[in-house]
Amino acid sequence: MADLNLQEIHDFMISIAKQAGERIIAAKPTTEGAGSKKNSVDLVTETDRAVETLVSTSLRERYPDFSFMGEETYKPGDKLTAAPTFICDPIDGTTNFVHRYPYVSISLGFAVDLEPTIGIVYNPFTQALYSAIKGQGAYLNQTHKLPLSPPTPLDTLNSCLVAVEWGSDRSGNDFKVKSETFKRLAATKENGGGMVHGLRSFGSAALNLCGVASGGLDIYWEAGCWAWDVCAGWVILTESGGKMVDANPGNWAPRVDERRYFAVRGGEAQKEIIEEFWGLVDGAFEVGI
Ligand code: LIP
Repeated sequence: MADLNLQEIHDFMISIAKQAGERIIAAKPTTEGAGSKKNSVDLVTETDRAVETLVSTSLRERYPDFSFMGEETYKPGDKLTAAPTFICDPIDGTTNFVHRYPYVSISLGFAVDLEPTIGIVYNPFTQALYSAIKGQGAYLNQTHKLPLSPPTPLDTLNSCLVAVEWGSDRSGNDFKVKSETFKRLAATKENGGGMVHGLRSFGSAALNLCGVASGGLDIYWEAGCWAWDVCAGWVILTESGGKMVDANPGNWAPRVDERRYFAVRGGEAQKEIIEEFWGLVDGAFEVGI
């Protein structure tokens, strides 16, 4: 990694994310001519594809030796390698985009040796730009260091605001693990629950991770999403003091393409909260195993 100019790559990624943002804002959020993928809630639009083409073309022109992995061109069996790789979700929050709900982002990550190394997450509707380079801190709009303000102490799970997502798998073991765990997180202590302050869903994994990095959310827990949903947000999270572990109990060091993610913001009781949360997970996810 020594010979990579991470700052220059980061700056170029930001300029691409902004161009992508303009394309997203200008687009008509229709699924016409695109539609759904695995099922009727796994949406894709022409804009997802057009933005990915814009991003991959620009990145390949500038960095022809680096690899590229994108949501819309991924083929089953494609594997992330140790090579320097751009990992992109052109529109993270496609369902929001289709519904004109303004929690949409381009998630553009860069991994080296499978390690998330640069992260850019840009919501063109709110113009919030989150960015980070490994070892150099995380920022909002390149000026405000994350977390944004000293958040309240991270004490116990029952003082946490927790982001979760249903995702697009609506049956089977993993749907059951999510539904049952959501109930447990909300239930009272007397009933064996976590009695968390609340559950939230932004509808974009990248924005959930940036929410934890900013300090407004304490936790984000999800299984089923992909490296392109989390690579960028992962760097922003860890550079803000947060930690990423496995959504299934016990694995403290998941891979970026593990497909099970559990992010906790920085704070003294981080480890204890992770363990307490794992104690409430009802079953184990099969995705990524
Ligand atoms: C979506 C996410 C969302 C998650 C979905 C999906 P898309 O990405 O970020 O939070 O729950 O499974 O991966 O499809 O909008 O790019």
